[in-house]
Amino acid sequence: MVSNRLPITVSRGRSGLEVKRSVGGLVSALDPALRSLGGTWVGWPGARLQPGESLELPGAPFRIAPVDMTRSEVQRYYHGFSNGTLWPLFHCMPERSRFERRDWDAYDSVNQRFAASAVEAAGDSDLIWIHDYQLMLAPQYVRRLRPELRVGFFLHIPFPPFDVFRLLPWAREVLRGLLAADLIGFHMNGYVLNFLECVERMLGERADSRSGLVEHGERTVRTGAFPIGIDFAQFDERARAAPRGAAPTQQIVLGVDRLDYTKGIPERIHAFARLLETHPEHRSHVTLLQIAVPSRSQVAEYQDLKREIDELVGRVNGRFASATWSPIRYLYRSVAPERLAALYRDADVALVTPLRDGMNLVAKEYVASQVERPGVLILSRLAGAAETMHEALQVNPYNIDGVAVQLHRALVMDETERESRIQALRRRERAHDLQRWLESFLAAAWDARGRLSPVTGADFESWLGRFLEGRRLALFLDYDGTLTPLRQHPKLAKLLPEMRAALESCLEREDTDVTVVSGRALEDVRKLLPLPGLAFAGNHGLEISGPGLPTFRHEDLAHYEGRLDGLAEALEKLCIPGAWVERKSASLTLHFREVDEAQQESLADDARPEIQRAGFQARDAACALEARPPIGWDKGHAALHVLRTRYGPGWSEHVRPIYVGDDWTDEDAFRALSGLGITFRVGGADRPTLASRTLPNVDSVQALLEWLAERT
Ligand code: ADQ
Repeated sequence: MVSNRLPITVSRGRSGLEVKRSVGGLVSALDPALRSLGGTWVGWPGARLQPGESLELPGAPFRIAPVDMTRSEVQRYYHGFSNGTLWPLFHCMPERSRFERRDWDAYDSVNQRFAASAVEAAGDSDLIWIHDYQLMLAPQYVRRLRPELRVGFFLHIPFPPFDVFRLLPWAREVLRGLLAADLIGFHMNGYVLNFLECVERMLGERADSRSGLVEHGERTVRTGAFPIGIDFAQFDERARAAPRGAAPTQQIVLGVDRLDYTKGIPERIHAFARLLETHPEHRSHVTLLQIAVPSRSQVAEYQDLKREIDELVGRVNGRFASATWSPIRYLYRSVAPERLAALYRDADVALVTPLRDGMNLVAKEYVASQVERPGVLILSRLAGAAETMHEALQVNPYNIDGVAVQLHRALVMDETERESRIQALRRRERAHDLQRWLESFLAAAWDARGRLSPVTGADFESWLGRFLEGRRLALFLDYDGTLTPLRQHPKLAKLLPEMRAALESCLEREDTDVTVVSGRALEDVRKLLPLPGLAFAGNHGLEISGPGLPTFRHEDLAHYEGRLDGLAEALEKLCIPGAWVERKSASLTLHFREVDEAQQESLADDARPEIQRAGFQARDAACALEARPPIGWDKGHAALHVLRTRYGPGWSEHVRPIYVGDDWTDEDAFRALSGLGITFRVGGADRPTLASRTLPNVDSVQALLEWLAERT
């Protein structure tokens, strides 16, 4: 289990390490979970440990693996990016979010450290279960370190709609970080749909909202809704056992929250004041008991909120209090579980009105504690819990009048109705408790090998149908890795008959022109694809020729061709077994796919200075290093050159370009054509891409060509 916080928080006092129980929804849920499962809990203890100090939780059947953080990391990763950027953004309060590069960098490196600790603690067949918004990049780092491990991720807060999520400058990186998991769980289906929409629109990956499956490179990732529950039996028992005081003289309206602006505490106090205004008969008979546990108190916004609530409580009390009655009792502290149980049990109304909440456990804890006179739950519609807790009185927390109306209704509700509502709520929470949540998530995580069915014509129709309607298609295709699978040696990369047939059918169409854009020499690709009507851009676009195109050779090409012999000789001297040099007309490639993996990097490191010395540019490619003339001309320039030469400067009016490629060098074309056409990146999800969409493999490229050939 990996989460930012451990179930205990330590601080360094005068007498050494002081250990306290952590408070909050995540710990409330995970502590009992890990007690029933055993394992290791990886997390940040809240203070730095000295060498030799270790953390143990007496009697707990799990180990603790503390992750260390410097003060500046706590500031940037935790207060900064997690709580200053992601928390407000994911709760749909973007105006409160700060976007700072340095916070993001710290978030990235701390996530890497959590992943390393998790991997160190995990056995070969363990599941690593990562929790919450502070650790959304950790799945990716775990996957890089131990690709074979099963990884689950659960988000405890809402996943925002696309329109809000896209405001995050690192939105794509976050999605890719999460998609390294096998299973990604959310509280509600609405959050799953938001996530899938973001994956589709921002990564161009195929996501199926019915099955919740996402095609992420060659892997299929499962997503789903796993609404969290509470340890119902424990709350029920505690409520029965909790101490009883004198008979109440007041009706109690209870609020219990971490002190957080998402919880809507000021709005709640306003609503309570509105009740006293509009229904004076409740004065002297009702008390709002608001308990707020201090949270993130070093952050300025939380300090401001505390001040705002202090003042508001003072104002309302000043306005309505009498000699014997104060309308609001406000406790700013954490409360022990036994005391909380008594407060829940005895409250007439629970007023749970967050402005936005992933789930909200307080609503569930209140219901489980109703073991005597049934009380009434008032619940914000903007809490995830509202999706299932239909029998609560649901409110819009921003609508102060509306909340006051429901408060009045709750306070005067007769026992039969209260009883009916609470019984229905209790039944559901008892059945959907924490154990059930755990079991359903774990079962899905172990079983996460679902597969999305292969891409079909209907997919291409929805992505490309309107785009191509009535226009000429200029299709650009890379060769290696796109039309043929990558092979150990370029000579082995032969076109399969089905792919050849699909390509020929495209070429037969009157309204379609096809150009193959390759890093190979032009003559080399032409020999591999001797198809009439096909145009070629070889040498990463430095040479272009084909029907309807005047032959193009970049003017600096001859100069670099002359220097190539010397460079080829120098690189051949460096070659170790498995490495070899491929000569093209003005560039060359040092291949090392067959070199022992441990030696690949040092070979590339030795080759780079040689390439630069000869006046060429060194570029990384798939298991290869390319030496290219520093001409500032790439596959992107080549594609635009073909479009302009073939169709004239106003080409975009009647021609639609589609570009398909798998290589790093195709990224230049994806960039050049962004907004002008639709681009596809083929292959694994191992690196980010600028392409508009992704296709998992060469088979799906064939499906694309077949659809393009048949389209009406
Ligand atoms: P939180 O935002 O922390 O959790 P919530 O689900 O309400 O919100 O959990 C709060 C927990 O803290 C409860 O277990 C409650 O009993 C406890 N608590 C609150 N005030 C307390 C006090 N004064 N003294 C003692 N205990 C107190 C996040 C998400 C939620 C999601 C949970 C679990 O924001 O939406 O429900 O994780 O996934």
